[in-house]
Amino acid sequence: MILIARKYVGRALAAVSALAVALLLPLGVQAADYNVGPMHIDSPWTRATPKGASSGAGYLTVTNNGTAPDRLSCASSAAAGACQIHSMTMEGGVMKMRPVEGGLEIKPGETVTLKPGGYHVMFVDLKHPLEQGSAFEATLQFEKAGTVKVEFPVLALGAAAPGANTGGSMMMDHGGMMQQMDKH
Ligand SMILES: [Cu+2]
Repeated sequence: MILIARKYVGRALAAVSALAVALLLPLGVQAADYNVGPMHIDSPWTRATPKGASSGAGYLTVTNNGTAPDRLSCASSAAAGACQIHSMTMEGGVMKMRPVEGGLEIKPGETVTLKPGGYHVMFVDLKHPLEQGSAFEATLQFEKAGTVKVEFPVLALGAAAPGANTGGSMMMDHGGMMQQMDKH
């Protein structure tokens, strides 16, 4: 009996370790960071989109380690017909988002985090739904530092940040905003 139990425990442990490895692998992808000139980009990520959604939002952190301001734009994405940098503001009790003209300025020494409810990369005209566990490439462009290809791992629908599984209400908010955007 004891032998059988040990065997079982051994198998269970092996299964748990395999699961742990499977769970840790995507986290490794999320921790990716990129450099182009003095600009540092940390942990791009995006969220799975519901069926039929025409757009999705991506997030990342960008730091300007240089001595001059630079401007971030999104040049292209493998997953979408176009990509843009959007701002999000509260106007008359309604959240509105619009493209940041000329790119998002990052001042010297400044770190700007694109996150749910704020600035984000908007992937417009999605070629396919963004599927959790997958990843796609996008080319970001700085006015001065040039272009850099980054990978956006796709987290769960409604994920608040890499590693977090909450933020469902934020997802609903963004769904409403996507609908607004589709109307223009
Ligand atoms: Cu947007």
